[in-house]
Amino acid sequence: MRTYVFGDIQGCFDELDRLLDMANYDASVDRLWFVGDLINRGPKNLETLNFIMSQRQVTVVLGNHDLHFLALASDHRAPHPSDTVSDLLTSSKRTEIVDWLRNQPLIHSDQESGTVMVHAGIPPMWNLDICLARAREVEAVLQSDDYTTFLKGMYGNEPEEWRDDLKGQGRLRIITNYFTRMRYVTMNGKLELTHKGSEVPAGFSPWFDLLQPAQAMPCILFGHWAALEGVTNNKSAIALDTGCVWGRNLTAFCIEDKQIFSTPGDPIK
Ligand SMILES: [Mn+2]
Repeated sequence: MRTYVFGDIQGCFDELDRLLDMANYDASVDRLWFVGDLINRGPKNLETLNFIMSQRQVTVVLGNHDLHFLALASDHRAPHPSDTVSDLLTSSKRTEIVDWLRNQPLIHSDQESGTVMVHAGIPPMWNLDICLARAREVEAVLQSDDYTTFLKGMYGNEPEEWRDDLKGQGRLRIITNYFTRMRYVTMNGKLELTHKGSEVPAGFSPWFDLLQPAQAMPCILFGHWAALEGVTNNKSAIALDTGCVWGRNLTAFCIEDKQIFSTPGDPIK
């Protein structure tokens, strides 16, 4: 049994299929993990989800694009010109897909392999137990009958900084932003959500540079930040988004033997 952890697919089903072949994926024994952003911007969202949802041993954490699709499907948000999820929105499986996605977690912790998977990252002021509890707050709302209210209020960069007494939509929004959108942050958990590149905004650091021994975090597998090109210079933070949908590479990491698989993305669609 092997566990293959995939970077952001974003509807690039052909590259996913190719990488599974390269890794000699055996659906009867191997496990597939995905760091989120399964869909959007790329061409084959329905094929991607049909495949992932049909696998026997699959683990997914939600990314910002997955949540954005849920907001589009709830009719609380108008599509962005670069959104490509009309294949999902017009699918006869739309309701099934929505219900499957909103039952996925924001964080996956696996004690046996000593790993944790999250789409964007882990903020420096929370240990694993606190992260799981905070993620659970958002997951519980997503899984509730009132989930569209959360999706409607999900967008925005405020509050910028965590406080324990945050309540309601602001609390859920910043938790969601830490786990699905964060790149640069401060030790106090103040977010800077406008910078995407490798130029560090003054006063902020990449979240993985602020990991503290006191957090006692296992190895973190994450995506979301294609500009890193897989490089964190931190063996406890493995960056798996290598920009497939932008014509760069799709990457998968095998937990058991630490092997990395990579295939070039097809030319930009
Ligand atoms: Mn993302």
